[in-house]
Order: sequence, then structure tokens, then C-alpha cells
Amino acid sequence: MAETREEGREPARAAGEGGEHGERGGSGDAEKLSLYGYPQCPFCGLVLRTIDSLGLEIELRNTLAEPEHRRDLVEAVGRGTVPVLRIERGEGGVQWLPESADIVRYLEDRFGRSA
Ligand SMILES: N[C@@H](CCC(=O)N[C@@H](CS)C(=O)NCC(=O)O)C(=O)O
Repeated sequence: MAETREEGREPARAAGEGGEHGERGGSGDAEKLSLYGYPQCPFCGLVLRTIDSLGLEIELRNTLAEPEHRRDLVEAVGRGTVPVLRIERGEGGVQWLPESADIVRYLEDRFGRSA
């Protein structure tokens, strides 16, 4: 599993607010997910296909087209390599998950049919 970064606590927000993916699966722990990357990146493509096949709606924060998204990513993770999944938990913690294979595994474990 790739190293992940935890931010300090942030105010909790309702699942689904702002068009990002919200809670699914009935676990009760609302999460807001956003993907930092861009469609032309093959590793991002792997993640985007997984998102599609699982029928999820996760906001893509395009780090190529939107400099502020790349700036936020570098600030949080220390580098601009994508994809990175930003997981904002209902209780206020934020986790940044890099590495396409780890992101795919996380999404399949969390939202796959057997989840
Ligand atoms: N092992 C990484 C590789 C990711 C990767 O190489 N991403 C490229 C774009 S496809 C990138 O961000 N390169 C620019 C950089 O590393 O700053 C993964 O599977 O996610």
C-alpha cells in the first residue's frame, strides 16, 4: 500500500455536497471523494475506467488544465504525480491516496459488488 497523507481535521460536510461522490454502501461514514489527475494520463485512465465500471460519480480535479488543483496537490502530497484520490471523511479527516493500483483497490473494496 502506498504511503498516504493525513491532513489536520477539517469541518465535516454533508455527503454529495458540491457534486462530489458521497456515501454509498450504507456504512454511515459519509465520504467525499475527488480524483486529482487528467484524462490523458494513462494511470488516471485506469482509475477513471474503474470509477465508470462501478457507476460512481467522483469529481475529477484536472491538474493539467487547472493550476490551482495541481498547486493544492503539491501542497498536500509534496509532488504533482497523478492520480491521487482525495478522501474527505465525514468526521473531518482528509486522506490523500496516491498510486493508481491502490486507488483502484480502494474503490473496488469500498464500492464493489461484494462491498
Ligand atoms: N505509479 C504511479 C505512476 C503515476 C504517473 O507516472 N503519473 C504520471 C502521469 S500518467 C505523472 O503524474 N507524471 C508527472 C510527475 O510524476 O510529476 C501510478 O500508478 O499512479
